Amino acid sequence: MARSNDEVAALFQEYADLISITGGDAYRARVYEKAARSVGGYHADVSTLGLKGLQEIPNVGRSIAEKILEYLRDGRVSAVEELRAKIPAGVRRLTAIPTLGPKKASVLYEELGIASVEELADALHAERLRDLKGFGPKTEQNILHGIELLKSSGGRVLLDAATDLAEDVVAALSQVAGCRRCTYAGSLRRLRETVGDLDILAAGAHPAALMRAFTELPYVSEIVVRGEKKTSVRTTRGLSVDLRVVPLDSWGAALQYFTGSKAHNIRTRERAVHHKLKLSEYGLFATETGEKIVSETEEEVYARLGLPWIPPTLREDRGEIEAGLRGALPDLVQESDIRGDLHTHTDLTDGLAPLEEMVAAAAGRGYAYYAVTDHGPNLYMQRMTDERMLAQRTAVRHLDGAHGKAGRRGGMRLLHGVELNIGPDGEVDWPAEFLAGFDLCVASVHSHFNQGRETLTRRLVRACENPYVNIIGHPTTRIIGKRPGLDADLDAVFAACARTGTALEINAHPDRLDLRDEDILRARRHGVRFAVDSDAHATLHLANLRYGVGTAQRGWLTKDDVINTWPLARLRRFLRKGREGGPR
Ligand code: DGT
Ligand code: CA
Ligand code: CA
Ligand code: ZN
Repeated sequence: MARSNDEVAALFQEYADLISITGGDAYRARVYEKAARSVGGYHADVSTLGLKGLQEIPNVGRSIAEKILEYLRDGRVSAVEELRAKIPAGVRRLTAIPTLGPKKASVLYEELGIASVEELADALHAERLRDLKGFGPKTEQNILHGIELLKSSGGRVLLDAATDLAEDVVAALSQVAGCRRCTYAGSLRRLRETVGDLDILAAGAHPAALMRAFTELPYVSEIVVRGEKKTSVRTTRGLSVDLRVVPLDSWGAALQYFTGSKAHNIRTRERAVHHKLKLSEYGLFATETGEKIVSETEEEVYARLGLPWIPPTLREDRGEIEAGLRGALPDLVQESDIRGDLHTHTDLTDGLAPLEEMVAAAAGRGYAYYAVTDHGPNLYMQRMTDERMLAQRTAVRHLDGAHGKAGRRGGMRLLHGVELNIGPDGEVDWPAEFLAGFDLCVASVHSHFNQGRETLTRRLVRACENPYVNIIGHPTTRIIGKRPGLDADLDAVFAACARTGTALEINAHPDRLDLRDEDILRARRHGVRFAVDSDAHATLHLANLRYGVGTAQRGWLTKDDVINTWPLARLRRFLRKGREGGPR
């Protein structure tokens, strides 16, 4: 595993480059360059250090130390993200190559007009980089290696970016005169955690008009294939998009086919053969006569195969066909089943919005209850103190029931909680007496990611055994595409959760989606309960919950498995865990 120091050093070097490219203060750029070198060469692993320890690294002051902690916690630094967003789209596309920083990327963009990875690969082969200052043979090798890396990662994008683009495309095409149906299929419809490309389907009276409107969308940067039935484009938003225009009377078959997954489709085609039928994107046909049977809706297609309609989030060939045949498909949890969010932040720690705004936004979502869980004092903020926490509790009690209309007091009920830090030995921020005052405690790992497997396992199990810890937050701490999950014996952790009445979080932030679908499937077999939470640090993040619910569905979870679909009284009984006195 790469040392966190190297990741941080690379990030600060990039930040320094971004500052100079965007015309920022040259002095500031140098400060980050120096910090990058110091962190890279420092003897101790930064992920084991707190704010104080970090500031002992030469050239690292408080604000740099805070950025390091932000990176370790979130896998990103908002100041860096802001600058990244400011550079031209062409340069940004080039910096998707892991070995190409923004400085060299902007030289390529400005000197040679190279604005995509493909153009860069062509230029390399044509040896057009040779004459550029600062681009020796070693740089060429590096870039080639980076392009390979990028290709092997498949250039997949996160669920939120894919959803935003798909919704924009579908909205635009739905406006086209004569459009009868338009939707997205593929991995996005299955809510996979990352998406390779978008697959849009449309049906309408004027296919050519749909195709034309598609190629004229403002974010389309290149048309790769232009045809009557299928057009493929690249976009400036990091994703390619396929549009297929299909006849209305084969809509169901097309939607079923292009939703996939491939593995699921292979199984459905086998079912068809079994019934002496042939299934394709054009419909379901009788093998002998070639006569078209049905294909207007997915329901009809599945019904003819002897199956109930299978929700897209289950279509991965993980037993859904067998379960469907037995009539044993799970009744999947839906976003509308969620009664409240149990992991959220305010500006008392690292959130952006004050308590009032977060609560008002949550009430606007129609929640029956809502938990405020700012960070405990052991995280670098240490702006947190007992007094501040208790003052927040008073404010929370004051707002309890004041917003919305779902709760018993006529309004949304508030729970005062905390996100504790699971320390290196599994200990948490406060002693039992203080923890007893919270309505619920989330506990998460935010440091020391690289301990050995046994230590990490023991650490998580010990957190579960704490009678005040109700939910393990983002249990593996992975950041998709950036940080691998903790190397712990997850089955041992899942067993401990089930035994102690500790829920596992399904963190809905699209960078995390932690637990992931496959781990949820395993945990479920241990009898664990789950909490689908936004971990919102701003009002807009509350809406990320949909991605968490999608992930829960991909883990086959029902409403009963998810504690924040339960009525408040049942939830409160669960939250009392094995504490003294037991359930009241
Ligand atoms: P992605 O784009 O990598 O995130 O994943 P998908 O699942 O969206 O895959 P994609 O875009 O290659 O194809 C969309 C769907 O079309 C796929 O889920 C199933 C169907 N499909 C595509 N090619 C084949 C194929 O060769 N055989 C079968 N059975 N289905 C296919
Ligand atoms: Ca796709
Ligand atoms: Ca595709
Ligand atoms: Zn957290």
